[in-house]
Amino acid sequence: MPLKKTLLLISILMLSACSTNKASPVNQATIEIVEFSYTPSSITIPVNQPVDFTIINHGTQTHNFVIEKIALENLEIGGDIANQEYLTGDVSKYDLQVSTIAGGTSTLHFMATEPGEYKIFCTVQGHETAGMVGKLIVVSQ
Ligand SMILES: [Cu+2]
Repeated sequence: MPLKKTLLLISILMLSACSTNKASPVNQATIEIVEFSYTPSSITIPVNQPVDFTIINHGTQTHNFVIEKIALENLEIGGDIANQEYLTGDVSKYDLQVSTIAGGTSTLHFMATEPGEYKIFCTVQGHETAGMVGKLIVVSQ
């Protein structure tokens, strides 16, 4: 390949890499769970706008989607929610949580009211250290 064409191709590749790096906020997302990860592991949402998440647990055990501290309103959870017995720790201290049974699908509806970066993790014993962590990024428009 001639040098000019090669350079052009390289710059196009670099531009597209840049644009995918900067995730634009979404109002809807589907998060897929297996042992022991969330896909995608990072979700960017807009502040002060309602969002809907669908959480699909492809795993063989119950998994949780938890954010310890986040300012939010209008929280609604639904779908295949596991019994509280599957949650560990002090359940009341988490602002956002849904526990999805193996093979089940749960839904989360809420509106985050403060921009920031929040850690998502699974509170089932040992799962966070096994790698079940993610990131929710709330951005102002
Ligand atoms: Cu888990």
